[in-house]
Amino acid sequence: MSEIQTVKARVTAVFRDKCLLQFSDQERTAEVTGRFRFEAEEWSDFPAVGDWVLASIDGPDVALIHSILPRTSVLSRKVAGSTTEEQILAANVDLAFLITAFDGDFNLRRLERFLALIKESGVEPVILLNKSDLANSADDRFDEASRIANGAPVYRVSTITGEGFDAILSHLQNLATGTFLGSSGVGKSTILNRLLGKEVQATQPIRLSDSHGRHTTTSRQMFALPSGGFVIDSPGIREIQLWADSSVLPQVFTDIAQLAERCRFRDCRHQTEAECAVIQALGTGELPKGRWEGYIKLQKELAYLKRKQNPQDRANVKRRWKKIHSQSRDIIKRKRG
Ligand SMILES: Nc1nc2c(ncn2[C@@H]2O[C@H](COP(=O)(O)OP(=O)(O)OP(=O)(O)O)[C@@H](O)[C@H]2O)c(=O)[nH]1
Ligand SMILES: [Mg+2]
Ligand SMILES: [Zn+2]
Repeated sequence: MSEIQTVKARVTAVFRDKCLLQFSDQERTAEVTGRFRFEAEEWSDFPAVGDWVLASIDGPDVALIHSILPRTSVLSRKVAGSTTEEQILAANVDLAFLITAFDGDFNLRRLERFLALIKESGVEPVILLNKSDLANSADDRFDEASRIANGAPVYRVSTITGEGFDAILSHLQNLATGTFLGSSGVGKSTILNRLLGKEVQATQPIRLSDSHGRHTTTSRQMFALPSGGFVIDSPGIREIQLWADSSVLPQVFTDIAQLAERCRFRDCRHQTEAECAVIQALGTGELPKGRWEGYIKLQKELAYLKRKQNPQDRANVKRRWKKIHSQSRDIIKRKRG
């Protein structure tokens, strides 16, 4: 029997049981082989947007995906609902644009949650505050976001005035792949359209009553920018459940991690323990109460997730985090010479 010829291709969209594949010279609909399906154990074993795969082009129509090449990064969440399973939002992305807006959407707690999701994946976060044309001079949301960003870049963006677009593009050089994350109605697809220079994705005004918006974009899809680089547009996600290990929290709450060094107990949870430096900082106002509450909420949620996860998943999450952590340590070492 002759060997099946496969070529490398990238998954640009995933539908119910089909994918869209970008080959070097063409785009094709594809599905996984029967063997692939048989050997897959979990959702996360199936192709996700951004995956590099080996595929064969058999007939004139559908291509067949034989395997997924090792992922350099995975952005995951827990699937919605009560099942404890990982859902991959995007694979092989270099950065995640966390998008919020100068209107009803802005919420620091939600930003922290998304930052945890991004940090867990080892991907670089970039925060975009869209609709800057709606902000007035007294608006301090930019400063508030910068304060919790831990050094991640924060930009004011407007699809109307074009503010911030040079900054966005500067992060997408050298064929980098970025993904958009954020609530419905913050303007993700409008930003993408402006980057593409044409109306590819449908956009929709938000309801004035609650500014929540309907979900205009309903599936994830990757687009190639004329300037090089790739962007994945996503449906709005407002309530996102984490698929992470609690060891990611000190990376998001660096202020709390720093305070914790002065807690009496090494394993202090900063709730009711005696001589807790975090609780003390709450008392003096050094640490805002909302931030502490956000931290405790995520801490409890991740502890709950850990109890519900099966041991293999738990080990995988932990391993991934360790790997990413040692990678970033290597980078730091290299930077320090
Ligand atoms: N004033 C103002 N409005 C904007 C800006 N960017 C987007 N909008 C408007 O915000 C609304 C929502 O934009 P979309 O791009 O559809 O939002 P989305 O984030 O893609 O929403 P989903 O696809 O539902 O997740 C549209 O009416 C846009 O015209 C901006 O910079 N300023
Ligand atoms: Mg959209
Ligand atoms: Zn403490």
